[in-house]
Amino acid sequence: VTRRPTTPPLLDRLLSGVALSVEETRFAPLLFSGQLEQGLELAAELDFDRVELSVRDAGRIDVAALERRLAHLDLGVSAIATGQAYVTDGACLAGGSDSDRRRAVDRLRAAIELAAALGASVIVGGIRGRLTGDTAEQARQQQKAIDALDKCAARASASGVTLLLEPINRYETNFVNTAAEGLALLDELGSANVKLLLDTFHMNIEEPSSMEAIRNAGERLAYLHLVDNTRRAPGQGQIAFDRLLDTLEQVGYGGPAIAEILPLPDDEAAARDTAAFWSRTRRPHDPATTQSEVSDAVHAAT
Ligand code: LER
Ligand code: MN
Repeated sequence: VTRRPTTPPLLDRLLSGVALSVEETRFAPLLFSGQLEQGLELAAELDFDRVELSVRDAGRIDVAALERRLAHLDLGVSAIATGQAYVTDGACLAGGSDSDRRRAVDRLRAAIELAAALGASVIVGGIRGRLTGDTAEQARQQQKAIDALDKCAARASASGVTLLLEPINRYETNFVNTAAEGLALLDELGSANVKLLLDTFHMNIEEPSSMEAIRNAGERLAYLHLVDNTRRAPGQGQIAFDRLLDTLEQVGYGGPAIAEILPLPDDEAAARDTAAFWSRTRRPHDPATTQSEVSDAVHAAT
């Protein structure tokens, strides 16, 4: 009889964390927006492996001070998120003026530099913007965005940084909504350091099956946003995270799994809900043992 390990290997490989905003922002699903110090301290207290930092302009960040704080708290940064450049300042790869696109590229370059210093990746999500005009115009905008992304990918590659393309639901963009569209864009870019980020909130809206999206992404999946359908912490809605974890195990995913969630009922409670999700998930013999572990145990016994 082989003894099953008490903790499945996948759960050891997943890096738990929460997404924080360095500045106060209108972009809602971030914790401790503008209260970075409190966010970092609580993330360390709750024993998260990583924090994701959403920045408006990475060029304005005191990198040395941030590095000292992170080292002191023994926290790593999984990624620099860039959507605020669009939400706050209108910098975007598509749908704006040429100068908006140049500003987006500048912001992405600053984010790449910051990410290189912190050993993090850079998220290309909301900063893509939205395609506008008729079909021909949208195709032109898309090509310009791809050319800009190509340059960013080369810059990132030279700095040893991964770019993470994140499909986002239709109510926020029309430029890459699904995992399949994300993978097609990855093919077009053809850079080994551009990978896919899948967000369980967006997948819940756009994918016929989140499980299939994960399987199709396979090795190109490099990052996860773990969010319930309510845009609250995993477990605060109706997404079947146990099935998602099973699928992640099947594709051999071991990487960041970051809660990008609304500060509801408040920042601290949302972070604690996330920590509670991880302790339930990582403790197989807890009364709150996940369904997947129950089914694994049944398989092992038969
Ligand atoms: C936007 O809805 C989102 O999920 C962000 O992670 C994109 O940058
Ligand atoms: Mn996301």
